[in-house]
Amino acid sequence: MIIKTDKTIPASEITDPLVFQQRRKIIKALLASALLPAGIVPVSANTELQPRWPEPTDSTDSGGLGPTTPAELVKNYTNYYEFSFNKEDSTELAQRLPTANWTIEIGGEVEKPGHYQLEDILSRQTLREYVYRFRCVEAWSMVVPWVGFPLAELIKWVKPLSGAKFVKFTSVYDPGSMPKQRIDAMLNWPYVEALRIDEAVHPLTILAAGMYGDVLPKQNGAALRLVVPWKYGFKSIKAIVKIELLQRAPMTTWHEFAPSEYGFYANVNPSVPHPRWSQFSERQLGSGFFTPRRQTELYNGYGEQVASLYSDMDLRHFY
Ligand SMILES: Nc1nc2c(c(=O)[nH]1)N[C@H]1C(S)=C(S)[C@@H](COP(=O)(O)O)O[C@H]1N2
Ligand SMILES: [Mo]
Repeated sequence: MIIKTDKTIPASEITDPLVFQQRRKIIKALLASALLPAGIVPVSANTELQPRWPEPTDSTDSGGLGPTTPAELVKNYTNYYEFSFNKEDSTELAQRLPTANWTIEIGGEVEKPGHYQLEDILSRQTLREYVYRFRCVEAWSMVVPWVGFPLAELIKWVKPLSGAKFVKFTSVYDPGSMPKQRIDAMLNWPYVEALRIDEAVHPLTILAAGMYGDVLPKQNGAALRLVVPWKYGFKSIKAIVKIELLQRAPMTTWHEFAPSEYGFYANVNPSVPHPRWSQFSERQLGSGFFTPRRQTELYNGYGEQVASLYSDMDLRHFY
C-alpha cells in the first residue's frame, strides 16, 4: 500500500513532462465540466468550489505492490450487476448512467444530515492518489491507483452521534438506465453495503471519485464509490447515492442473497474458502498465461494496519 501525500516526489519529476502536462489539462477540463450548477442546494453553501485533484503520478510506480494493472484492463473487466452479469458488457452499458450533478444523501445518526452535491463534498477534501491491491471474492486481483479521500473525513464533517455504530451505503436505483434492475434478478436492488464504524473511519477506507489520474469511468462506479482494500471487492460499492450512520448492522445485498457464501465482514482470508472454491491464491489481472498465481494474503496484505480491528474475533465465524 502506498498513499501519495503532498510530501511525496511531485509527479512532474518522475513522469515525462509533456505527458504530465496533458494529463493535468484533462483533469482540469473534467473538473470544469463537473462544476456546472447543480440542482440541489447543499446544506451549507460553499463559495469556493475548488476541488484539489492530486497531481497524477507515474502509473508504473505502485510502491512495492508490483506494477499497477493496465488501466484498459481495469476499465474493461468490471463487475457491475445492475448492468450485466458478465465483465465486458458494462463498459458500454454503464455509459447510459447519468452521473453529472451527482448528489449524496447523508442521514441517520449524524448532526448534519442533508443532500450534498458531490462537487461540494469534493471541494472540501484534499484528493490524493491511493494505490491499492484489490481482490475480488472470485479470486482475481488487480492493483489500482484510485483518486479519492478518506471516508473518515466525510463522516467527521457530518458530525456522527454517539449511536452511530455502522455505516450503510446505497447505490443508485435507476432502472431506466440499468437493465438488470428491470428484471427479476437474483439480487435485490438497489445494491447495499455496510461497514462497522471503526472500519469506516479507518484511514485505508476511501471514497474514490477517480482512478489513473482521471475521473472515475462510469463502469467503475462513477460518480463516487467506496474502496476498502482489505475486503473482497463486493464491499467496495459503486455509484453511491446514500450514506447512513446506523445503530444496527443493516442487511447487505450479497449477504442477503447467499449468507453462507458472502459474510458481512468479507475480509480477504486465504484460509477461509468460499463454499464453492478456494481463496488460497488469486489470478492477477493482466498477468501472462504462464505467470504463477499470487498467494492471497490475510487482509489482502494490509494486516499490519487492520488486524487490530478484529483481534477478538473468530475469523472463521465472522467471514
Ligand atoms: N453497485 C455495485 N457495486 C459493486 C458491484 C456491483 O455489481 N454493483 N460489484 C462489486 C464487485 S463484486 C467488485 S469485484 C467490484 C468491482 O469493481 P470494478 O468493476 O471497478 O473492478 O465492485 C463492487 N461494487
Ligand atoms: Mo467481486
